[in-house]
Amino acid sequence: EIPPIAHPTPEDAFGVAANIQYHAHYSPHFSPSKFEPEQAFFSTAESVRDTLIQRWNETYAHFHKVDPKQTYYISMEYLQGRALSNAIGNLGLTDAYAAALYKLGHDLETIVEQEKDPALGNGGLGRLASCFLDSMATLNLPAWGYGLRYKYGLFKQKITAKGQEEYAEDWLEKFSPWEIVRHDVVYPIRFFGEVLVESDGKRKWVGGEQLQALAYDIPIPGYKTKNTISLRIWEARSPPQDFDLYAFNAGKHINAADLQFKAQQICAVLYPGDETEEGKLLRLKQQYLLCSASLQDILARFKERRSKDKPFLWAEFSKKVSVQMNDTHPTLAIPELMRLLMDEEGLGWDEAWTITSSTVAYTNHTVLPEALEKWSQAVMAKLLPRHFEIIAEIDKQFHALVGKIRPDLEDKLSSLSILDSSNPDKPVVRMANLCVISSHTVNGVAELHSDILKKELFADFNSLWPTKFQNKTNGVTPRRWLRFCSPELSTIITKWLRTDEWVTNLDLLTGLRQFADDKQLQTEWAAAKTANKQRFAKYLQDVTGIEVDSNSLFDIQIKRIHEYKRQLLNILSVIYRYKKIKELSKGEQMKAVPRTVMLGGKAFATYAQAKRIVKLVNDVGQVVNNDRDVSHLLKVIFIPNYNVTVAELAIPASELSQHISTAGMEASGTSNMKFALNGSLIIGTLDGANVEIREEIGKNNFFLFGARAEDVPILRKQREEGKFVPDPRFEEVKDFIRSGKFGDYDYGPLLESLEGNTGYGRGDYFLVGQDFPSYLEAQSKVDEAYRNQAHWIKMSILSTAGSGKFSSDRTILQYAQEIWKIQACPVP
Ligand code: 26Q
Repeated sequence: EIPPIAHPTPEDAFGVAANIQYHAHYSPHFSPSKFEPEQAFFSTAESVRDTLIQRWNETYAHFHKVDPKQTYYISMEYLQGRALSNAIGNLGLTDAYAAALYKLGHDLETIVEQEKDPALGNGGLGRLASCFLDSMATLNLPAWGYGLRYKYGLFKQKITAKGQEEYAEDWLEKFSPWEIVRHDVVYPIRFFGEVLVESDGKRKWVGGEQLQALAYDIPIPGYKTKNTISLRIWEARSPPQDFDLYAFNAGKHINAADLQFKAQQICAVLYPGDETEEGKLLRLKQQYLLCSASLQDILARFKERRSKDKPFLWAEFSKKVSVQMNDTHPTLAIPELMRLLMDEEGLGWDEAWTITSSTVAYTNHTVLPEALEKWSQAVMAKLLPRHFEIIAEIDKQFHALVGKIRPDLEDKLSSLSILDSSNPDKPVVRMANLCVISSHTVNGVAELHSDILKKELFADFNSLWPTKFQNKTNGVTPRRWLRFCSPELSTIITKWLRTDEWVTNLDLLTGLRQFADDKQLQTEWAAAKTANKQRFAKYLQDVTGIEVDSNSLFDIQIKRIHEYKRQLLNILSVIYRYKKIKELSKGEQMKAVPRTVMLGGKAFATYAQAKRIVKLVNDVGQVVNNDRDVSHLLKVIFIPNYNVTVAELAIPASELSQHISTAGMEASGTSNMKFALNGSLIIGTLDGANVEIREEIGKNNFFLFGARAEDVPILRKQREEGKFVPDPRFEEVKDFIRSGKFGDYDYGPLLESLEGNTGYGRGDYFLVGQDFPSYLEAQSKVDEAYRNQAHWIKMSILSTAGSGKFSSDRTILQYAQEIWKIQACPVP
């Protein structure tokens, strides 16, 4: 062992500048004669990385010494966003870095913008995982994140005359200064092959293809703490050449480069699916690679810690290890842990099952039945023969258990079982049922969602194991989503609360309530919002060429494009607004509230209906923005390539945000929390976390509309029976689109989806027509409220003041206490 040499964290601008210069000279990635923004970014990031590595080594050395119970968060997705400003913010070195870069002839803002936004996730679920890592580090929890190192993240979206086009996003094009390759952390991974039964009855998985998983670590600094944890992402590679290559290829000569290429294909791309994506073999390979590598790593660490002076006891495993599965995507962690314990460590079934089922926990993020993950039994049995055996045995034992303790549930077994062979053409494995049966805890992500899990989706499981089901309402990190993305508002909050403790104790924001009527605070608040609006307006002008009036109401809906999220409802009401403005007299126009409606989000490339929505928004924008009678009162902008970086600009600038999903369909939503935290009022349905946000910030500060979740099935049925009478305004808007006003693109299929149960559509499954009138009424109330600016600002302050509950620190503390049973382990 080489003793570490102290690498003092540079504390002032001189130290920082020297450190940046050091990297520019001695770890150059470009010609050393240049020090342009891009070079400056890499040198700056490397300088920050020095400090992070130092802290990170100290953190894990400390964890090793204390040997506390640890949590492993396993997720197929992380949406980290840019790291530089977050890291220096957490280190408390923002001013020092700004001054140092200034000395070196640059400004921090430009340097920060050089960084690519790594999009190793699709949307809410991936961003949640990243907020959780931030909170785990900040709360000093002994924890790791595990994920995959996709070469290509979520596609880049470009908008052309045809609508959305997708382009590859190569976040590693140059290299990432944040990842550290760990050549000492490599595990074997097997696919295909067969299961041999040895003379003693032991089963062994042999043959097939062998690969390796190689670890890369990304440091995750906590805010104002030394603790720095790790996001460990795996890359697939072919084993080195001395391996038994030629034997397992049965004489077929495949050259090493081909094998390497094949292995690298596994982690080449993130699956851009959202909610519903057909099971593909490559996706299953990705899932298994993540689970197998992570569990081998977890077991190795458990054994390493135990073997010091105390011998390890498998019975203690679940007192030292907790595994959280982010949705069903890492379900294979269950049979993989069983396999490792039985086949590699020699434990018996019962012992392995006790350990596994007291170690893993499952978070559900969707109730849409079509979105529940299912894998073909044939595909699973071929790729992972040993795991398929184990899954079948878990299912068998579950059936036996029900027969023994709940015979009344036996007729429900066909829906509760893991293996579903009801369709003889396509027997499947139900991943959610495997998770529920094997986990000690199952949680939903908002109160309403968890209730639906207990009462509907998993009702019978809940009657079998009532204590298994919990709620953990989502949260967002206040560092990235307020402190760093809106320094203007943060300064005001700190000034009025006389402390910046709110950054780690977000409930303190309630202290703003007493000042909500204060004219001075209102003036400062409005000024900060205006500055944020101007900053975003400038960005929009740069990327779309459209000029935006910073005095208009900024109305934003940003999220993945999905029918259940109802961007269509939004744009239909915009069309109605456009039509009505055109009908106004000049005098009446004077009284109208100018609005800029902004929508952004990516549509899954093969989701035709979602892509039509993107096209419609853009077409409406073309007409409205170029109509001189209207464009001073209404602009419609499609924000291209929505990602974390864009969100950090848009959310602080927002005054109204839309969270308008069909009730019961959005598990939680997390951008709703970010908007509320930034003082943006919400127009929304009683869905997901909206319900709790409205409770916290007060009914009067929330523009509510739409059907309730419990009424949705009844309304759908009435519709099917032809009992729905559409509002004339709804018909008027559809006719207006049909008239060709927005171009000659074929909007037929989109409009038909809003019609009854005949024809192309699906009988307006998402209840756009049903909710249209109440939505328009809520929008009128928004206009009315905006006319009284003092009152609007007061509501905005109350929105921020009531957002304390939605810190991911609160969420993670609940996971730590109620699911993981882990405690803080701060580095001294
Ligand atoms: C599944 C199989 C194959 C390929 C892809 C997928 C896949 C990928 C991503 C399925 C689902 C997702 C993402 C789901 C997601 O983001 N869900 C959201 O999770 C948020 C965090 O809990 C919630 O706030 C949102 O309500 C929920 O929609």
